[in-house]
Amino acid sequence: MISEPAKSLQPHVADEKILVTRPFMPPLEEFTRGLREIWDNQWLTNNGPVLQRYTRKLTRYFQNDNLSLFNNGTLALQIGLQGMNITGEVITTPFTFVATTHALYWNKIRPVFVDIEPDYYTLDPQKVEQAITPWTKAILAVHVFGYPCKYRALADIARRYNLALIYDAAHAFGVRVNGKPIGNLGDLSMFSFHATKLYHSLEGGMLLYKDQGLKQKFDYLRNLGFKSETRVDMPGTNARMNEIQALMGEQVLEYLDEIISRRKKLYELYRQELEQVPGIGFSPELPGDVQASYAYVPVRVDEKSFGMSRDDLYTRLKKYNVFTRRYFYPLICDFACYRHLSMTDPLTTARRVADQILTLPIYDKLEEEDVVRICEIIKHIQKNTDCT
Ligand code: T4K
Repeated sequence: MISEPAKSLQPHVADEKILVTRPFMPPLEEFTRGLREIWDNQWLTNNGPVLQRYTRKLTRYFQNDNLSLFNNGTLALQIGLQGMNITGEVITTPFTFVATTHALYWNKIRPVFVDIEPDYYTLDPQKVEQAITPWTKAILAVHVFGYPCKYRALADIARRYNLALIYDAAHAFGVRVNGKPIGNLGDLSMFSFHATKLYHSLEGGMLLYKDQGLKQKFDYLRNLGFKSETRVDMPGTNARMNEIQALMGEQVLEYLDEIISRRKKLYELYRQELEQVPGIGFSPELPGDVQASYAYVPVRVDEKSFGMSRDDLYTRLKKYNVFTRRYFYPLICDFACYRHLSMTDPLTTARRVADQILTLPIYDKLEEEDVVRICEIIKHIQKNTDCT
């Protein structure tokens, strides 16, 4: 994808844009065979046979029957909160994709933002405990970048204060904790199967939960609340996963291990190439009980020691056709629609991280030589901070 250097030491601009991610595509012939089945069925959505088969496969993968599929992660989380009757205040992180907070908004829940911890950018349990009020009903934590939250401390707080513990696990498909898929922590976990995720179903979302009684409720809520042809008891929405989404999800699942091991290689190469670069920081190695999925390559750019701000590096990389992303900047509380919320926590760490974070390209088709070249470009930019 990247042409050879000509004669200068200047690293070459990539021939094609290198984007932060590209979706995994199963072999077209396999997908076409699956489409043939859908054509023959003449069944396209509304709990079709492919969705039912796919649900059974995921149930086996997660070893959990309490699993429901949706057309995207945002609506899955929205319905999860609605189905659990969460009201009042929910303590959550400002360092996430805006969908996490929007799901609260659509349930008329007040988000209470507290700070994150500096290593893995997940909710700081101490800050969570300090923010609890008589109106607090739940904690909504995010396994951001697939880094597991401090789940033991959060579970302890939830138990002591009788709060629901909900995880946005949008980034965490494929992550294992103590050998088990991460979705079984807390009362409920939401996964996103969006095309930009390492595991996807074109678009899609999933809930895993403890309370078996929620299953039927989620089935109704994702289908506009219909209990029968003539009965609607709850104001649900249309959050149904269709058959083509289910087919993609089913086929990509077959390649999950391959996708993760490919990403592991690329992630480790980034780390090897960049770890010694002053001002580029990685999160520490994950604890021994965690098996990572390498969903993202987040690094922190320290302006002082790197010699340039994160934003300048981000802009300069584009000139080399390397398109990184600033996930997650700005913080959610700084978006116009949430700026009015009063906050007691100064969010010191979250603000620093949001100003420094840069996620580097990673996807299965990215070549090792691309990673090496991206790292060379970063080193080159650092040595030439005064050039435009
Ligand atoms: N909670 C968290 C923590 C989340 O991160 C998300 C979603 C959600 C909840 C909600 O789940 P969903 O409702 O989305 O299922 C992307 C995704 O759209 C979004 O799903 C994801 N988080 C977020 C982190 O990233 P953008 O605005 O950055 O997407 P976009 O279109 O700029 O794409 C990113 C890169 O991927 C581009 O460089 C192009 C490339 N791309 C994208 C698509 C869609 C492709 O190569 N092919 C494609 O088909 O939000």
